[in-house]
Amino acid sequence: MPPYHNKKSDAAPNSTIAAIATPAGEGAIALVRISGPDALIITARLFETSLPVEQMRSRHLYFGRIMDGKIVVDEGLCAVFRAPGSYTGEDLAEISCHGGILVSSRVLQVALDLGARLALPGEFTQRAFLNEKMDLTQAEAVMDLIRAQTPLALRAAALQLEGAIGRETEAARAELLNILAHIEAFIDFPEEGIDPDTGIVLLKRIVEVRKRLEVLLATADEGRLLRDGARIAICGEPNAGKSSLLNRLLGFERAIVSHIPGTTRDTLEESASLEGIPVHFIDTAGIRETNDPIELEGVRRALLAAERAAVILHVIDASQPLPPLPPGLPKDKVHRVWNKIDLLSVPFVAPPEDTAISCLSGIGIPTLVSRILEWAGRPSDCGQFAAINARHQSCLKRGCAALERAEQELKVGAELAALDLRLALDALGEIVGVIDNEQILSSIFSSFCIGK
Ligand SMILES: Nc1nc2c(ncn2[C@@H]2O[C@H](COP(=O)(O)OP(=O)(O)OP(=O)(O)O)[C@@H](O)[C@H]2O)c(=O)[nH]1
Ligand SMILES: [Mg+2]
Repeated sequence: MPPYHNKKSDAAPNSTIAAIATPAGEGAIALVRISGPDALIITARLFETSLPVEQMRSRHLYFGRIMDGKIVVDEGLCAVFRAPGSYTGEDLAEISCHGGILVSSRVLQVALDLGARLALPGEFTQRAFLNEKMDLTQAEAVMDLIRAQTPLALRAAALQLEGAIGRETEAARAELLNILAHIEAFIDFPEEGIDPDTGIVLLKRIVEVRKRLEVLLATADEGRLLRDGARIAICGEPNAGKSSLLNRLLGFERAIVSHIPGTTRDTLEESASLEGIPVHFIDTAGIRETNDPIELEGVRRALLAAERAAVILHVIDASQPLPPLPPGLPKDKVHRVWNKIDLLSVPFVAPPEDTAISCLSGIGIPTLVSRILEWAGRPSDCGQFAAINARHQSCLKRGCAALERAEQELKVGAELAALDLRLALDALGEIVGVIDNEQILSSIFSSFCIGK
């Protein structure tokens, strides 16, 4: 992106911001977004059309000329969205121009010259959140949606954007608030104490909320898998068929394959979608004793890749005597894969926990794929619900721990239980963003792309 000259340097939350919302590079169309109190005034000076901008209907497209003073920059389309009926909840204009890098940057520069300031990453969505157009989980889902690498990840993000996690959290919060109100009533009249029957009912209700939160918590692993994918290292002796397996799993010839042992010298990484789950395969150099410094470095990298992987496939040439487990491979993550079974004259019977394949014929590959997903932790109903992220997970854990304490405390008295219920409420509030915490907000939105 060219270095824009920013007239407005104040980062005031209510200033007018502008950015190119489409990716950098050449394309048919680029979109420049302007949002804030002066968005329509700036647009009126920037965009010349048959109808003055102030008379344009919201959410309608108008054709016109994009002007830099008296100079025509481009022809394009403009839509205005008046507050609060816009993505950000503020006055907002979207100007589509031609998708050349220079054209879109020039349009943006004119908007900046007219008084807008360059938007920070995620600032449009941050404003949408601050103006209560969406809760924090939905704002996060916008970025998940943009970054989704597979259809399943996309589906989970779409469910989150639609509000699934926020609704569940809000329902739990509403119930906890109601329970808290009951308990606080007892604090106000301490001489009466909580009568045993009411105590049991309240306890049951707290336990139920905690169980609901635990159901949400259980989606954390799926969330991690869908967002980040699983790292699968392919390791073993030279010539076992590791690179052939990588190519088979990817469906194209990514790695060099040859009959010469030691073909792969460096680690080689490639991502794929296995039944909708993002996976990152790492092909590695064959592990063997060597004095060759380059090969030694290859082996070191192979072991490092194995250490960082969630799953290690130990590829073994089934036509050769069984080699020992290469030293340095973390045993607990290793799964044996017997390759080249097409070379055997008698049918190969692998131990049940091992997998037998032939990269040449493709035999055993579908079984291996479903096992890889199982080892990577794919739950059976993957993609059926919005999965929580690491931030939600830590808030939920805090919430559950506070509720567990409240359950114990309720048996003794109301005050401590009320205190922990409030802590649980705060933790849940953080998930949807009802609790103001600038640090959390800036760390979330700074990971966004500019223009979103
Ligand atoms: N018959 C048969 N040959 C195979 C099979 N898989 C791989 N090969 C052959 O085995 C040789 C080694 O394959 P690679 O995939 O390069 O083995 P590698 O483990 O990556 O080897 P290095 O990179 O040297 O460590 C090549 O000649 C492949 O064509 C198989 O399933 N059956
Ligand atoms: Mg290789």
